[in-house]
Amino acid sequence: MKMTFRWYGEKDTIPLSYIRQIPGMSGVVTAVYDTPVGEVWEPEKIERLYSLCKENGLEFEVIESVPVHENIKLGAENRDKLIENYAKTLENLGKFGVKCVCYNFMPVFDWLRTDLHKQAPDGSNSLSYKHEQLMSLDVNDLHLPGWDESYKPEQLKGLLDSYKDITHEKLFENLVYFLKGIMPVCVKYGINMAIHPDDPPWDMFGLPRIITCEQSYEKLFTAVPEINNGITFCTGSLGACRDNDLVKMAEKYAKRIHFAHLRQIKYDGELDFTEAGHMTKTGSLDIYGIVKALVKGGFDGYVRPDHGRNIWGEDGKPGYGLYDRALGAAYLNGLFEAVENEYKEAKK
Ligand code: DNO
Repeated sequence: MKMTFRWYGEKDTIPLSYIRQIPGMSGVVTAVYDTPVGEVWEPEKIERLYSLCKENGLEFEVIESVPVHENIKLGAENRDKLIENYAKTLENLGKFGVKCVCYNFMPVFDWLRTDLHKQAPDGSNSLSYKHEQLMSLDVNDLHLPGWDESYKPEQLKGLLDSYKDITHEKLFENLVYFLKGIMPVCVKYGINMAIHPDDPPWDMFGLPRIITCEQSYEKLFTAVPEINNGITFCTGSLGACRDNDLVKMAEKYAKRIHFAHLRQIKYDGELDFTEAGHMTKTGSLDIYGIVKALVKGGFDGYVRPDHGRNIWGEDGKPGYGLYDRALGAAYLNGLFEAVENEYKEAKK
């Protein structure tokens, strides 16, 4: 296991010199943020990130994300060119030692929440999701918290329309087509692709979502069996669906889990949840049980503490402040040390 920390590049308010001081931190998870989706990431930009990490004693082995262009998800005419560009980006990353690339295949929207600063009685605040509230919004005039409003309303409408014939099956076929297109370069450079589950893991605004549960993973690995086709096991995303047995899934897919986003949520209703501190007892997910299952299953990937709360007066990027994620890393490091030692002892 390698513990990592997400870093939003040079514009991040948290400097690398702070990240390196978090105990047990091996490296950062970052990305080139100023290249439009679909274009090739230039080696110079990658090299800049690589050097900054190196200067700070941190590894640069995980990218989150190389975003997938909507036309690849749609299976549009120019998808081959876009896939070729994606593969070229992977090649450029591979040359700088990148070993794991997180991405998602959610149409139009990435993660969705209704509140980025839900107040807790202890004075902290965190992200939360209320299903009814989200569903009551007018999709053609959306202003979601955290949602980048780079789409103009007409553009968004056009994009939503272009998905109207895209069924779950079609979207899955387009994912497989994309993966088959990039697998050769992944194998050549030893890059593990790690698909992020849909967050939350159900259809949104009539758009299909296909990476939601155990069945999705069965289909995915059957269609593209290379080990380089793996997953980002995001406990907060998958855990929002009450039917997902995360402990079982963590053990079953441990070797396909190239990247684990470990975070806690607390159920507020059938579909509603609030993000909580990382510890098992502060929320609804068995974080200890998940770590144990990962170790038992032979997990050997990257971990990062996921979304933290704003605590100690910090007003961080929602989910991505310093303090609570650092506490999360310390807690997770403790769990892994204890559980890994337990297994080593048992094997003796
Ligand atoms: C949110 C993140 C996601 C994730 C992408 C991966 O905090 O977990 O935005 O980075 O879905 O492509």
